[in-house]
Amino acid sequence: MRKLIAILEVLVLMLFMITGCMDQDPQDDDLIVIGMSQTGAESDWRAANTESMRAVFTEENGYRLIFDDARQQQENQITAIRRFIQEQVDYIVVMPISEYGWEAVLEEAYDAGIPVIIVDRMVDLTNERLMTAHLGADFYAEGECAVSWMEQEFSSNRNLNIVHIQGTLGSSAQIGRTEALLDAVMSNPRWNIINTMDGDFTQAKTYEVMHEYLASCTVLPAIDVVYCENDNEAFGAIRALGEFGYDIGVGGTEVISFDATRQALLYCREGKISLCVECNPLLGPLVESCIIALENGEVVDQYQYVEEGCFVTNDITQELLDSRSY
Ligand code: GYE
Repeated sequence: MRKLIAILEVLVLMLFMITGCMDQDPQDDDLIVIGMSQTGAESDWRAANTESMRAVFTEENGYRLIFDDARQQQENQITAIRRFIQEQVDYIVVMPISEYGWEAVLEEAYDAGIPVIIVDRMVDLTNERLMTAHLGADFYAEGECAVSWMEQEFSSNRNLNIVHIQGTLGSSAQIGRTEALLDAVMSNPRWNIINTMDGDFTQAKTYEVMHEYLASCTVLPAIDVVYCENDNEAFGAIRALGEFGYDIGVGGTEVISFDATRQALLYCREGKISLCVECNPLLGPLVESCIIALENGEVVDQYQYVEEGCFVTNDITQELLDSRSY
């Protein structure tokens, strides 16, 4: 009888082993598993950024990508990161919506031994070891590019009325671009920000707030510059300004925008946007090279910034437009 029980136990064990193996795709063993938490889908830049990640992290390239769209909610990002930790992914990649509120969840990832790569916007951490690397843009430098153009474009002895449309409040892209403008206003006494609005990086919200603002004015203000913190905000603002009869472009209301997506470059060629400050969304290959280096046991630079430029109407060649994939 004992013998029979022993044989049965062995059989049950073998069955478990076989079904356990069947559950797992044999190929999965070789794949690097990436848990990725994307901010949302608020802008053309974001769509291009997601596309760039999806193009790189494919099974053919050796990855299994678990992609989560947080729909512009930080709580969704935190929930996704906790799920990635439970699933014991190899790497966590986060495009954080805001700079703040990450310490606790990133500590959990750190304790689980999972490297965290922050992409695009930054996170504000007291313990920087919680983040393996940050790959993205220097948003203050982008803002500096815009304000130095303004300093050249407008003579210092004329008053400048500026409408400032901010991006998602608390995001690094908003913080850096806003700070550069505010610093420049401090050193240019004739620059006045006549209104600041939250456009949340979207076309629809910016159209709405701009329209509401202009509709509330008994006399329409003279606006020299609209400083939009991304392209989609510029598209929304231009539409609202047009409906109120503003003359857009040199000699009228000049629009500044960040990202330099193809659509914005087309607007720039037409003179509807005076300055496009570039922000590169195609970060997939950079994230991959960071992961490859980590896989090879190399130490990676904790801060990696991408090169970016600024464009005015005369810079918009057909070649530039054709080379823009987003
Ligand atoms: O400029 C904007 C997007 O964080 C750099 O977020 C990114 C910004 C980008 O929605 O279009």
